[in-house]
Amino acid sequence: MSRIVTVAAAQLGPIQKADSRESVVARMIALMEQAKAKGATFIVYPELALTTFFPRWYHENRAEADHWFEATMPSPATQPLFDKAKALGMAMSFGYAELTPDGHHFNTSILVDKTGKIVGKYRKIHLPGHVDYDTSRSHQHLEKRYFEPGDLGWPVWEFEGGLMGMAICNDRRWPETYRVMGLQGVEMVVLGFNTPSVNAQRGDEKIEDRMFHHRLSCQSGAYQNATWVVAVAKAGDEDGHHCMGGTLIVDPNGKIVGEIDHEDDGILVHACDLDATIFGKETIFDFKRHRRVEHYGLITERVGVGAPLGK
Ligand code: CDT
Repeated sequence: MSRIVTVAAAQLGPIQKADSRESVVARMIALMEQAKAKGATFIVYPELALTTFFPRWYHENRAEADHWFEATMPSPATQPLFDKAKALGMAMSFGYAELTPDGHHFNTSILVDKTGKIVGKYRKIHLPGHVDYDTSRSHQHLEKRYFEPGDLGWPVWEFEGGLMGMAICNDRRWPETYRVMGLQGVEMVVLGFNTPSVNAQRGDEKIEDRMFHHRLSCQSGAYQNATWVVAVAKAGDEDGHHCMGGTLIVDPNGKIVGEIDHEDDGILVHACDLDATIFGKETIFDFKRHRRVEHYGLITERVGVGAPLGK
């Protein structure tokens, strides 16, 4: 048996502050046309796909960042993307900054079906970085200033013949992200990321180290939950700030089946068999037989470690 979802991981190269939403949407449409030509039925774009990674820019007055947010979706600028997806019969997922009607700010991803209907929404839960300007860092990462933690949990959706989940960037580093979806039987997790190639608090960390942690996180999440993971970068130099690439697809055995080796716009297409998740889910990671929840209480009772040894 096989249940094939042919996925296009659609990496975006850099988006400068001065680039318009319309110009980015045109690039996304060009990638969608390439994906269609290669047989894809589902295209996945990065986190905050429509703009530069604006949380690197500090505004004393938070409201000055509101112009990076979308108050509606589809928005006038993204309507052509929805129209193209519908015309091509292409399902899609992309990230954007969401401003709700009652004034809340989230780092959000959506799932859009082949008819152009939004069928799923996820709001980023693990927000990295800091709230206030931090002079000790080589660059700012102000997600905690501009976004609230997501309030929707990690649902999974019946989508494209399987069970689909979403995560966003830093979420991929946390086992809880995948496990909450794994416990709902997730078969594919799609996520976008903007990862600076420099550690703002550790200048000697190499990009290879950061790529290692990225792969390690996606591969372990896939393997330990017997799910596909599709991780899509926004990469390259944005107004002097460099983000690493590393768009990749991981199979439910934890193996990378393809990876983009450049930092420009580009697609990675793979026919993912959702039935390849079954073996892991019925054997070593058959949760209902093997998990020992009586020993896992601390995971939800405690946020961080207790007093360090010797203190
Ligand atoms: N966008 C995002 O979540 N980036 C983070 C960088 C963390 S450094 C403060 C990541 O985990 O890739």
